[in-house]
Amino acid sequence: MKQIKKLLIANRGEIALRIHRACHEMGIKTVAVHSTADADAMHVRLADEAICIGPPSATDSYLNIPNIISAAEISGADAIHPGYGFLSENAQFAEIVELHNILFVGPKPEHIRTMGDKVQAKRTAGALGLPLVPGSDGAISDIAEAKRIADEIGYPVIIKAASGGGGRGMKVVTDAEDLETQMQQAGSEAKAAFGDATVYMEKYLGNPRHIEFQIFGDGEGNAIHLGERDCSLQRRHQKVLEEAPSPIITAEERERMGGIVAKAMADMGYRGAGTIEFLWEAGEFYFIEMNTRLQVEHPVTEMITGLDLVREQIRIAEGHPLTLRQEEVQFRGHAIECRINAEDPRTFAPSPGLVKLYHAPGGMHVRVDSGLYAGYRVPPYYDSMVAKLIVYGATRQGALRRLRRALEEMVIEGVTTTIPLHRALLDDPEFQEGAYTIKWLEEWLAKQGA
Ligand code: MV4
Repeated sequence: MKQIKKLLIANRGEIALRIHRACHEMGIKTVAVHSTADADAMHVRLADEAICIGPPSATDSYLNIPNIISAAEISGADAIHPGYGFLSENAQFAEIVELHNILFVGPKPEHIRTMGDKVQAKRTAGALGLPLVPGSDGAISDIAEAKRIADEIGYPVIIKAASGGGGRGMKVVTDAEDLETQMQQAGSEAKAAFGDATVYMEKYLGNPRHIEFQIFGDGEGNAIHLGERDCSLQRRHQKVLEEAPSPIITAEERERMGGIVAKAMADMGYRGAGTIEFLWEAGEFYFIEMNTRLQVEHPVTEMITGLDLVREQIRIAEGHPLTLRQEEVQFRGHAIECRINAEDPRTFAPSPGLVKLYHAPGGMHVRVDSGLYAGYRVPPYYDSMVAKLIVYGATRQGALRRLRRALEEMVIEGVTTTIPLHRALLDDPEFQEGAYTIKWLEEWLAKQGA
C-alpha cells in the first residue's frame, strides 16, 4: 500500500479538472502540465503546480513522454494519471512511468497492449467467455481464407483493422465479388494510418446499439461491474450523448451480462478502470473492443452508482482493495450526459475563439464538467469538446425534463456550440422513447438539415 502525495495530471481540459478535484478531495497535491497554448487554462490555474511541457501541437506537448516524465521528476510527483486520449492507452508510456518508480493510475501495461490490438482483444475476450461477433478467428491473411469465412458467416461482412478502433479503417462488404478489392483497400488504408496492415473479419450487424459496461479490477483477481452506458448516439464515431442505464436493458440482463464481464476481468487479473464495448442487436450482446482507460462519459455511471470513479482509480493504484463488493453496488435512477462542443451545430466545423459570456446551469442533480470561463480562449489545436452537462433524475423521464431545463439555463457566447443541437434532440419523440440505434443520429441530422 502506497499513499500518493502528489499526482501529475498528463492531460488538459475538463478531464484534467476532474482528476484535480478527486485528488484534492483525497488530500493529494496536483501538478498540471500544459502546452504554451494552454497557459491560461483552468486546469493550470487550479493545480498546485504547473509545468509547461511544450508548444501547442499535442505531439510536442501532451504526447511528449520525455517532457512529461521530466515534469514528474522535477515536481516530485509520485503518480501520473493520463486521463483519456493522449497517452492513456499507450502501453509503453505506462511502462516508462513504472520504470521511473512512479505509480501509473491505470491498467497493467500488458493489458493496455493486448486490448490495443483488436485481434488479440477479441481472442482474449473469447477465451474469457465473452460473446463475440461471428467472424474470423484472428487476422485474415489471404483472400481464399476471407472468402471461405464470409461464405460461412454470410454477407454482409465488415473488415476491420487490428490496430484501428473507434471506427477507423472499416469496410462493409455486401457482395462476394467486392470482397477482394475491399480487403486490399482495408489493408493498405490500415497500413497507411496505423503502420499495420493486419485486418480481421466480422459479420456486419445492420442496426445495433452501442452498449458498454464499466468495470473495475484490483489487479489481484477481484473485479466488479458498474452497469452499462448506452452510447448509441454518435456522429462519425464521435459520441454526442450518453445515458445510464440503457433504456433497453433490464435489471436481469444487467446482472447477467455484468456478471459475465466482471468474472472475465477478475480472471484476467485486470487492474483499474475499464470499459467493455458491445454491439447489442435483437437481445444479444457481441463484444467488439475494450477500452483500458477512464472514459469521457464516466459521470453518468457516477450519477447512478454514487461512486467517484477517479477516486476509485487512484485507490486501486495505491494498492487498496475495491471500495465495494458487487452486492454493494446499487443502481439508482437515470443519468444523461450531453457533450458540448465548440462547433457549428449544423456543419460541425470547429469554432475556437474567445468565450465572451459563460453561464453554467445549476440546481439539483445538475453537473457541469468544464474548464470554461468568460474571457477564456478556446484553442484551435485540440478536441472541440468544451463542456459536459450531466443530469440525474429518478426516472429517464425525470432526467429528460431536468436536461431540458438545464440546457435552457446554459449560456456560452463568443463561440458557437452544439447546445442548440442538444435542445432539438431532446424534443424528438423517438429520442424521448429511447428508440434509437447507432444509425439513428446521423439519419436524424440529415432530416434536420433538409
Ligand atoms: C461494427 C458495426 C457493425 N457490425 N461491427 C464502429 C466503431 C468501432 N468501435 C466498431 N464499430 C462498428 N463495428 C460489426 N460487426 C458497426 C460499427 C459502427 C458503430 C459502432 C458503435 C457506435 C457507432 C457506430 C457507427 C457506425 C458503425
